[in-house]
Amino acid sequence: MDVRFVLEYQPVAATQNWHAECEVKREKPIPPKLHRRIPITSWQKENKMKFQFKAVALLAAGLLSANTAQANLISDGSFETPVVGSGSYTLVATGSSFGSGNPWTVVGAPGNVAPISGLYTWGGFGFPAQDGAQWLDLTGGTNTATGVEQTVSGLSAGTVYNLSFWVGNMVDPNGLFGTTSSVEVFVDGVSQGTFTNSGGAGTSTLDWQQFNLGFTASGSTATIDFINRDNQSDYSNGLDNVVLTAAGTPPPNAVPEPSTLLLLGAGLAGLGLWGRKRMVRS
Ligand SMILES: [Ca+2]
Ligand SMILES: [Ca+2]
Repeated sequence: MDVRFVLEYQPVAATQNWHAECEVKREKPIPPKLHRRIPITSWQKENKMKFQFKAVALLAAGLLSANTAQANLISDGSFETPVVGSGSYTLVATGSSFGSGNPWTVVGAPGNVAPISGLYTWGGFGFPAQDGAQWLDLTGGTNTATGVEQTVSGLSAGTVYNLSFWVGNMVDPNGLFGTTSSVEVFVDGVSQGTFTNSGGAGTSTLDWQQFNLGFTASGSTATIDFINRDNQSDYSNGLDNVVLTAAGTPPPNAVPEPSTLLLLGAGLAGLGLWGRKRMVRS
């Protein structure tokens, strides 16, 4: 015999318990004696309001997290413009600017830096970008203490910001590319430290390492510098994927989507249940 069960919601009087509308019954035939109510625990009654509030809070948190995850205050932190030829690079001299939106300016010792294709190879060594198709070689063609600067606006004085960036290193003890890559970072002219990547031994591919630092904004703008600190016999010092965000937002490369979506999903699911219960009651 084909006996099917259906879960059914029916309107109930306002004075009735909000759980009580949910009934399970046989679809056909419908012997009244088989109707039964699902027992409701006192815990569920007490936590009804808590659950509704939590659903709204989760939804708000999910939306907030999704928005702030994208707020990189640096313009073209991935050095994707100007677009250089595939496998090639271009040199930009001290005092000149490049990039899209709010451009980078080449600063420091007279010399140059090189926006470079991730497909560039030399002598059997490969130089893939950490992010996108290009990166920036701070040694350029001069290997001087030259670098790039960008002044970011829209900051809030007293707020802590997180600066994330990746340094690329090639280990080539007997060749042109040295063994380490060091970048000194300045915020408003004050050194925040020198960050060194020594990784990549045993490979002929550029090794990328992420660094993070925090600083408190002193006003609505901040001038950020990245300066080459490799010696002049070292022909490679990579910089890519520079991200500046207000502290407390997810790390730029942590792929926050799954947890964010989970949170958002939980909030939506909660709201859906809440809305359905409200609709049934009215
Ligand atoms: Ca890039
Ligand atoms: Ca180097």
